[in-house]
Amino acid sequence: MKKYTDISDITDLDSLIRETILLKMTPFEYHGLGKHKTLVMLFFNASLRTRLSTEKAARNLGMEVMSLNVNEAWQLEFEDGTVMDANTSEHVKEAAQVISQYADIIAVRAFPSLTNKVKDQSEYILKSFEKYATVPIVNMESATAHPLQALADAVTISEFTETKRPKVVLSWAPHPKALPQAVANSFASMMQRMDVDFQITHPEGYELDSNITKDVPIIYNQEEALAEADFVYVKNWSNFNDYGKVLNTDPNWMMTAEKLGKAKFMHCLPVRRNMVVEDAVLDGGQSIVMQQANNRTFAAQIVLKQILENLN
Ligand code: SN0
Repeated sequence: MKKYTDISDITDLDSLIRETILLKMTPFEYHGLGKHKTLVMLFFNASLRTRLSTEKAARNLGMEVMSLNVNEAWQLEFEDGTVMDANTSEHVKEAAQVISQYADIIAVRAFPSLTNKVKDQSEYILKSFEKYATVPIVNMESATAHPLQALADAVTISEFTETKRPKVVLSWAPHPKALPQAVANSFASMMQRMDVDFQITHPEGYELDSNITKDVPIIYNQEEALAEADFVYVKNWSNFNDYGKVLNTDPNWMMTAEKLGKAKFMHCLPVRRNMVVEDAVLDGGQSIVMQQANNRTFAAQIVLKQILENLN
């Protein structure tokens, strides 16, 4: 692996999942690999799991880790040819090249604005780092994708699969804030690469990017979609067509123990209790959100390991 900005950077998914599960058994086996190598993590947005699990992953490989909350540094400029007479102090051209001199791998978190669709879809922050940095880039959730989460999700589903071809449902949930489509996008892309029966359920009008969902069945009746599900992945996203809008907060879309049936419950976290999912589900035996969060470490670790092996 040369970089990891999207799940399309994975060539052989089955073997990557297998290797991740092996790595989980012996997390310190490659502790020598990262010696004198530095991961710089750049955060344009808040993080709990991604920050800690990616740092842990890097440390398991013997790497040095440095983190920067970019908003506490200089406001970066991304446009070409701008007269920088306003609030941006440094162009990403300099910033990315400078950081590359301190880093062997750069990881970036940059959420969408959810106001300017064209700009968000262009992934200008992630792409600028790819363009101007001279070291590999890892995506820690960008405007449209969260590939480390999707890999952890794929590993978790593999670990908990008991039937030959499990039924996996991505179920939209209400949320008070406008949230990105990134987690849902990467999960939907990942499920299309796995041997699962995958369906999506959401209110009419909440369609994700059709270039991502392709011909995945979209079922507007949640109860119908959830029937016989083995895994139910719950996630809110704001409207993609009427971009960034919260057009529906219908509490009937919240996941309940009754609706979940016998399925395992998945969510990337953070999750709003009794808004997205009721307490009984999170506190019950069918929730595998902790195992999912634990797998974030090993998903990041297999990615960093493969990039380190490809350096030079
Ligand atoms: C982010 C999202 O993409 O949905 C990160 C998920 C890994 N979630 C949030 O920003 C939740 C914020 C909130 O206030 O509930």
